[in-house]
Amino acid sequence: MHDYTVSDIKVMEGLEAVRVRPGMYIGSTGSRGLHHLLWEIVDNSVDEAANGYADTITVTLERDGSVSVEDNGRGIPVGIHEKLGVSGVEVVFTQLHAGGKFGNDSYSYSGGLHGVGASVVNALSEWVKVEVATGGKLYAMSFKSFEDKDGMHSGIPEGPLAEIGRTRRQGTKVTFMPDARVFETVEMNFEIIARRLRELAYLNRGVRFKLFDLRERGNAKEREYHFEGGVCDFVKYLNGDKIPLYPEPIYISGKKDNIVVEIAMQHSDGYSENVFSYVNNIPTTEGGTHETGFRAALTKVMNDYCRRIGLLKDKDASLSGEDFREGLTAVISLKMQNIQFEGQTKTKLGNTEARPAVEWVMQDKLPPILEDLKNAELSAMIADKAVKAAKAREAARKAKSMAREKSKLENAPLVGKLSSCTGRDPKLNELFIVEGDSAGGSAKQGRDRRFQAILPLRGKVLNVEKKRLEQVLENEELRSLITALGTGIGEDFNIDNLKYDKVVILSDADQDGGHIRALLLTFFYRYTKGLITDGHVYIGQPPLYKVQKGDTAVYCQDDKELEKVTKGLKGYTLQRYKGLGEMNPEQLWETTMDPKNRTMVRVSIEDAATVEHLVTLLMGDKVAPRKEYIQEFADFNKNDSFAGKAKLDNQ
Ligand code: TSJ
Repeated sequence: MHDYTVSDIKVMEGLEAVRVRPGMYIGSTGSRGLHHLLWEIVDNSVDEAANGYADTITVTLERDGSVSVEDNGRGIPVGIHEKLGVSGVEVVFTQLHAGGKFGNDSYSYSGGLHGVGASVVNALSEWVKVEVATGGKLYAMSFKSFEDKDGMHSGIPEGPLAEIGRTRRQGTKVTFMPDARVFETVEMNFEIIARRLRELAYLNRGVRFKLFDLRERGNAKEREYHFEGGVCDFVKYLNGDKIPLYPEPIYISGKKDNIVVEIAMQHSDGYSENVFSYVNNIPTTEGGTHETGFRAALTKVMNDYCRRIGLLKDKDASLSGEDFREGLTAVISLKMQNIQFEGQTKTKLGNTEARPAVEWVMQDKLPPILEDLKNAELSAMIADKAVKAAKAREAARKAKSMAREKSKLENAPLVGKLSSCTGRDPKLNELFIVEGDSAGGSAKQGRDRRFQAILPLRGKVLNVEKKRLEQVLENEELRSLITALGTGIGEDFNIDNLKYDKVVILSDADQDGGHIRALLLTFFYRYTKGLITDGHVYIGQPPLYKVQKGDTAVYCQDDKELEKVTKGLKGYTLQRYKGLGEMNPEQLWETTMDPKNRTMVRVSIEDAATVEHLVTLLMGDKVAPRKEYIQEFADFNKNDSFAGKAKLDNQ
């Protein structure tokens, strides 16, 4: 029998490296890194399901703050590893990079951003418990991290894998307690987890994902995601309340050179293009070779089709790709080996072989669908929409050049509402976009006019998702904004002309405020993306509460802070701000605008897929389930879901 002493601790030294530099393995020790632990574990179960051995994956946020993941797959191998002389379970949790990659014919398709696995989770957890049910037997093993006179010891087995009973079930259950000595926060976010599990459910047709939150006594939460339609259901969901041009998404799947390609697409009466791509279940926010292949093939196949049906004559020029993508929602999902990521945020697929694979599958599968007599209407709709789009584009081009001549956008009356600042150095200047005239007035009086400009917004911002460029340019609120920014929009966007270093959205902490924020971010996202990617967009954080006792006042951002501040405090008065309008100019300056005291959240597109999802999802104003997303925008300060890692900038 194995006794776990000095020699083992030697073996474990690899895991200590993870403790020393957690960021290298999971990106950060903030909320993002914390959730990363969970994804590393879930990935293993998803792999098992993708290989056809499991169909249910359950994530539970346990009462004690630990998290468990359970699947009904084959179970992590319990046999003794030939070379290492310990159980497969022990290898998986103690060998860096061992991952779940056992057996030689089963390879891992999924894999988190860093592809590290269970051993990293073990290293960064206070303890881990593993249960494996296989061959009628139940096995268990646990690991612990502790500190003694020799220093830190991470992920040390408390004993070898032990047979603890009999069972008729099969599968793996892993429970881990994230180590509070490592993470800035050890509180997982239910909505972040739910959203990712839903995404995984769409991307892995037929697999059932369950989520339980048992942390609050008497307030258990539960979600279940399971889509027999897979990516087609995903596209339908994304198209939500838009009006589809044809009822069922077009579904294309195939395999070329060991690359599995799955695509669902559907046009709606909208104008924007929403292509969501994934590789091995990882969102490729910056696109890459697979998206290029998709776009190229769609353009070619559709132009060929238009010629075949005589919509385009020999003499006619081909339609452009963007015409076929107007109002298109598509999900592209690839499964392949040796993925390479590029780009600013390493979310762009770089593998050159992905492009021809997607092109081949599209060119093989799309034409027969278009030609199918059952689909005559669908094909005609797409072709017809593209022709209209081409005409509209031409008209817009003319209108735009006319507008440019008259320099419509540069004209003064449009900036009438803007209270500009006196300073002329864009690098120091800030633009506050303020919801409502009264708050706008307070901001105007309270600001430091040397470097802070105020743009009050009246009422709702135009929902740009549903509009063509001409309509955006006709909207007065947006025109003043565009003029104030100085960058131009769309193809004309040029960050060098930005007149402000910080563009701050200041809206109420309620649902309406959340909605306005979302609409503004949608606008920025669609027309001035560089503003977000370069980190110029911020969300101002006005306080929710003012606690006053005698002459001293303390402002609190949220309930948590309020609790801290008022704990043990007696004889104070509490004011809850319902909106910015309730604050006087001095208070607004002091709490929200003064760089010395204020808190602002920078909007970064580290996770732009989430942004796109939310932005797209938000487009329905009246659909009930979408309320929750609007609320999430309202809660911008409390979770980092929207901005990915929404950094808290205290400046
Ligand atoms: F790795 C882990 F601990 F993070 C983990 C692995 C956590 C959870 C919740 C599940 C799993 C897991 C692993 N579920 N299913 C598996 N399957 C295997 O590891 C497995 C089983 C059998 C064979 C085989 O070739 O017979 C191969 C593999 C990879």
